[in-house]
Amino acid sequence: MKRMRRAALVLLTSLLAGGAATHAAPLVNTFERPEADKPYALAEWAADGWNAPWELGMDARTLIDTRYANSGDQSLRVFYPQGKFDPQDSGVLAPFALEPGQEYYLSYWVRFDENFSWGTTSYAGKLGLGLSGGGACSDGETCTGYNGFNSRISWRSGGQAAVYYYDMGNHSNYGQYVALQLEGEDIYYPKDEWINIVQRLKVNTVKGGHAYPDGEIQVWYNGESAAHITDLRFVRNRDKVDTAYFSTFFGGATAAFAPAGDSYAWYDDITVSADPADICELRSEGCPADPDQVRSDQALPEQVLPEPFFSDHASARAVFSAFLHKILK
Ligand SMILES: [Ca+2]
Repeated sequence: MKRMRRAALVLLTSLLAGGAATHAAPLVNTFERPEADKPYALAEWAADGWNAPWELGMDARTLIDTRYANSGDQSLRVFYPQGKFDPQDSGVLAPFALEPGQEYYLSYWVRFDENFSWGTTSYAGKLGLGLSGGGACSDGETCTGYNGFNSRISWRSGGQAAVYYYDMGNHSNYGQYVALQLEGEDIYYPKDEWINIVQRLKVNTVKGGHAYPDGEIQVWYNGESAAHITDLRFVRNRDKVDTAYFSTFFGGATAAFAPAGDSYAWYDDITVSADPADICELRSEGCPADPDQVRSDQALPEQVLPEPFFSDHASARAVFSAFLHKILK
């Protein structure tokens, strides 16, 4: 209740100021707060400052787990059942709202189970969280510059690592794969060890109705630059990066892409920020020895509900009135 009252106060201050706060604190999740051995439902994400309007798979296929942890004692286990593909039945989806920004950094740690299957006879899957904006153009859509963009991390045959993005380029109406590489060699994800992925996405400039090709995607693997794609155009309108998209599942459109056996991946220490200084994985000295302590200090309670939840201030006030009524009665 104390947390809710504080959130109400922050939201009220924000509304009186005429909108959401101009600078969002980094979003961080160490998975240390929630109770172990239970699913991490959307309400639990929200209690940790992560807000999404909908999800798939959180109740059925996640667990706050103590088996492995990159920080502290807990991480998030995601389940990919044998024979299942598509986010309805495999992994999780949830578009977590961000304060819209021209450029964002997103970092997470992931650990594949030692028996993780890359697929049955065809191999493609989405991994972890990506960045998107506007209508989040994907799934074979043509990205016109008015229906958004997205960029996610994937695996292919043998666990080959790639970034998979939808921009305004002509990619036969499907996204573009770019293999992650270190020193000219393709990266293959190892199993049974923690690995770190950082993605940066910078939206292109739009001025005077012209979309300039200065958008970028960069990916770091264990702190080393593994892809840097430049000269991109994502938008012709004012869309910004507004979503940290948890999007992980097997597929591909057929059961050939499903895992040959029950598969699990663990996630920990997710950080999203417009400021690279918040991403300790990119510092030359790396993350602090006790990252959990440092990350906990950065986390709640200052997180403000991001703007995309409300189309205008009137609806925001209506929601806020209902919210106040609920917690004060
Ligand atoms: Ca942790």
